[in-house]
Amino acid sequence: MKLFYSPFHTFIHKSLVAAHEAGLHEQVTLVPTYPFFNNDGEDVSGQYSLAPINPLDKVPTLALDSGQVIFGSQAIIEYFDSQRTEGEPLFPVTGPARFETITRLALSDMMFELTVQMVMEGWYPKEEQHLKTFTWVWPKIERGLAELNAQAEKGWKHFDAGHVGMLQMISYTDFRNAFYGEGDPVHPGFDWRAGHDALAAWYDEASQRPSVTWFFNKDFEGDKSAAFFRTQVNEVLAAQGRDPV
Ligand SMILES: N[C@@H](CCC(=O)N[C@@H](CS)C(=O)NCC(=O)O)C(=O)O
Repeated sequence: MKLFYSPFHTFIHKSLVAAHEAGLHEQVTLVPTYPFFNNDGEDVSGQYSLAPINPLDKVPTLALDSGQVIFGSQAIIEYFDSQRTEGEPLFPVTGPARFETITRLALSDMMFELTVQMVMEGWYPKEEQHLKTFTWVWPKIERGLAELNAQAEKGWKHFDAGHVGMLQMISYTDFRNAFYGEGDPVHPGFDWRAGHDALAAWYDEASQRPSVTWFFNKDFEGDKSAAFFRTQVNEVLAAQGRDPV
């Protein structure tokens, strides 16, 4: 199977964590995919289009050897969890614990996507940015962090899919702060750790899991070229009985 993803090393990818937690990471061919900028900051928009296999043209996208394509990171991590060869399930099977997990995953994912929205708003020249984007997003992020900190104070019994989402969201918050934080019109230099000691302690411990350390803060060593990407997309199309692009 092939996982199309953007290999920024300062980012904890949910799909990679879930693949490793399920014991499947060695069966996954990683295909670097850059929707906007590559690792050198060059604009490579359009050179890595997933549109032929994913109408949303978004990473992450998982393609099975059968040609079936699974996208939406929530669907991808649920797929990995369903195929697990080791460890505890990331999705509790039923009951309140299942819905607590899925809800925490939804909270973290939306906080992540709202942070992406602020990053993209920040790409416009200052005078073209909408202040409202930031003033609308920030209270949600602040309440979300407070909620997750309160949950962390009580503690959790198991590591689950909600935690995978939290790792991604928090690492992206750090990433954004490092690159764009000072330009934020509402919270320049925002420090998510301040006032969230329990959450910070949880993050520091959880980010030591082998499912995180196998890729986090390491440069991707394989082929990152657009040619390799296109070959991989064409293999998916061939498995689907479709013409190459
Ligand atoms: N809900 C999606 C969101 C994924 C997402 O936002 N991906 C961004 C990466 S920053 C992307 O591929 N953007 C490219 C685009 O929208 O054209 C998921 O969780 O998989």
